[in-house]
Amino acid sequence: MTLIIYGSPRSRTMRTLWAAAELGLTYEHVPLTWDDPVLKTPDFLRLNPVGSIPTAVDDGFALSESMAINLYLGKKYGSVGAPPLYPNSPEGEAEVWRWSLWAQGHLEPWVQRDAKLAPLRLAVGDAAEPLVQAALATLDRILSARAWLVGDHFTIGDLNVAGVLSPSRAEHLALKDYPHVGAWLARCYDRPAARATRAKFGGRPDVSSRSPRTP
Ligand SMILES: N[C@@H](CCC(=O)N[C@@H](CS)C(=O)NCC(=O)O)C(=O)O
Repeated sequence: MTLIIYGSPRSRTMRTLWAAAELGLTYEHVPLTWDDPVLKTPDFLRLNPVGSIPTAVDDGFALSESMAINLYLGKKYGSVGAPPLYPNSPEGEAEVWRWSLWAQGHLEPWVQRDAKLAPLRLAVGDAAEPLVQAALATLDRILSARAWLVGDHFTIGDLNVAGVLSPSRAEHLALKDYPHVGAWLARCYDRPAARATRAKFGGRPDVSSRSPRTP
């Protein structure tokens, strides 16, 4: 198995690096930043038509979109083991999709801190605030009754939603008003794979690959 993960750890790529660590995968890491011109070259666009990070190539299969990459890696490499990171039943699998899609559709747009989207954030201003609060309140209500989002253990669904609520984003949110979300996030980020990934990449300056290898 040969896995290449493209993307700076200071981006949505962190959630894929975390997933790879949870799954015990070895990979080559190419830390392209979001504004690296390589992302828009024909060679890279053949891997990812959008020209964004993260992008992954697994045994020659190229995939983009952080949630899709994590679900793919989880299903391919994480449906065995006890407990499995990726649920075995269609129902468990669907719940993992549900939470991942919800987080990307209904939470990420309002909590993102992308430099590229700063004008959008400014334009939206306070109008996004009720949407953030509604999403956090939903999550808090769910997590008041259960430790994890799907089943009775940590799954790729928790990872995907916790990835959207990364520490650098969460510090801008009033999580004290949502204690169950706060406690669940602490459980997620306290996992050995999360700690190891953040220790490996977290404190590093953002290494932009200005003369990167081509994909
Ligand atoms: N929905 C995508 C968003 C990817 C995305 O926007 N990534 C940013 C960096 S975190 C990026 O590459 N921006 C550059 C661009 O879109 O041109 C995902 O979850 O992977």
